[in-house]
Amino acid sequence: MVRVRREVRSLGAGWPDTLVWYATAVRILRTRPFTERTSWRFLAAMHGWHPIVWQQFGVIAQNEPAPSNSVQARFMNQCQHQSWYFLPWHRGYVSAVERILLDAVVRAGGPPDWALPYWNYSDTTVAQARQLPDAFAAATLPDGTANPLRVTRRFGRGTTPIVISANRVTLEALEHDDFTGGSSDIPPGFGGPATLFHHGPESETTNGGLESGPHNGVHGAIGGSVPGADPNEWQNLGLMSAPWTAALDPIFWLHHSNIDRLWTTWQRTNEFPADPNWLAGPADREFVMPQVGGTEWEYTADDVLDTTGEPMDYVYDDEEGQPEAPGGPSRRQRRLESLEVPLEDARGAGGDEGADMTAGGEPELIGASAGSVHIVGETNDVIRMDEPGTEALRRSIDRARVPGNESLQEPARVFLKLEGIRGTADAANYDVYIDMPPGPESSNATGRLAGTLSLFGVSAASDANGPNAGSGINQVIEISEIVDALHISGDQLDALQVRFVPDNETVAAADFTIDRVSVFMLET
Ligand SMILES: [Cu+2]
Repeated sequence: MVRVRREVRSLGAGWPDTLVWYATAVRILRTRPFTERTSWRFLAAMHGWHPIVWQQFGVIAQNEPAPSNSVQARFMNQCQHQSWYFLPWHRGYVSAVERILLDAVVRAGGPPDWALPYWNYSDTTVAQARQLPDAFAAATLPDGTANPLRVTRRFGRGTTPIVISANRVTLEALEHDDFTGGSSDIPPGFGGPATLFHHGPESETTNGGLESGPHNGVHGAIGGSVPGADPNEWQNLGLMSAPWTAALDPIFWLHHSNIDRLWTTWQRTNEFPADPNWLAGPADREFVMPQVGGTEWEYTADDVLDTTGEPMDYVYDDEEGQPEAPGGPSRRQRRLESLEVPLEDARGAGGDEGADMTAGGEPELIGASAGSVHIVGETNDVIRMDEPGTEALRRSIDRARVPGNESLQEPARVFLKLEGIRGTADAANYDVYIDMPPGPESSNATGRLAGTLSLFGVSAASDANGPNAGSGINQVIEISEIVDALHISGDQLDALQVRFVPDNETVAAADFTIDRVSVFMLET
């Protein structure tokens, strides 16, 4: 029997049966001891855990028995981030936990076709799609007992109800053609860079496309940090704000169900990576989950490509009748259409076809910040652009603007790369703008919004004693359309101003550094 994961709001307002059963199962799993593999806390620890943080937050008692070292080494701290395993690992993880929840639902008298719902916060056709569903904030269940779906360490943007900023839930990630990141992670790819088992950013450290957004930003937008308190102190973070506590919040599972659904959406119109290292990987440590009855489930990326059939056995309610990814014309189509305007000055354009082409597929560094950038509150950084590089970029854009350009060659793509992001304010979300005119309410602001910088996971990635020796996280944001618009408006592109704008007053006190802010060009 294939079970159907449905959108949480489509189940009805208040307490639809599916959420009552979810709450019932969460309560049952919470009563199990930490050492039991089907307990809420053991399952959350497979994503990540930190004994000091968990004790401080009251998740475990100081002398409470923990699983043995060998069990910890096999099962715990598995979550894959900044990696092409981000999506397959989380798919297996969410599915394994869903089946353990299902077992609790059925034992409590619930339906055998129960499935985790998903939360589609990106749906612009539904009112309040970005608001945390009511059942997760309610004090009690319909029977008057305490609501296990509500957690106190969920601070969002400091207001109630929690509403995610629209900038965090854009679906531009679905426009990535490639699953795997390119050279220097330009482009970052839909799924992320090729890595081995990658719990901490041991080597490559760049967020993949879907991980950048909506995934990372939604974590901080829900978890947040205590309003008015120091967002750089881990004691103030919400559960969803950091990987070592995120899976303790019941909303985590609806968020990741949605991220998984977006992968199935992408799969419909794009190809899987055929790379055997991805399909059969990782080679250095297994992905393994406990199952009902005490067995273990080991899986590879290849094992989770098809979600129907044993053991996962689920589909999404939107899987039929939606062959196209949502969002209208592709980025490439939009660019070519926006560029089809007569050149006022056609000097040189068209006459030197291919003259400045770089070798196919290799990104070229064409600008960088003078040094590391310290960010606290709204911060500007100026990127000096390299003259030969920007000349090649201007010509590339002009070539595509020649009227009647039959080949419709896309101009070079341009990427902003934020390297070595380090700090401790995991909940912080920033909007990143390019050459935004003065004033936050500027009418041009929307067109100059490059994307989101989210610090989800930054504490662990900045830990000098951690597996990554504190190298931080990288974020790559495509800025092709902004650069097109700047060039068309007469900007010489000799400098770009990057503006970082905090999501709210609490995260405005986040204090972090970026080793280098740079611009890369990629001829297509
Ligand atoms: Cu996550």
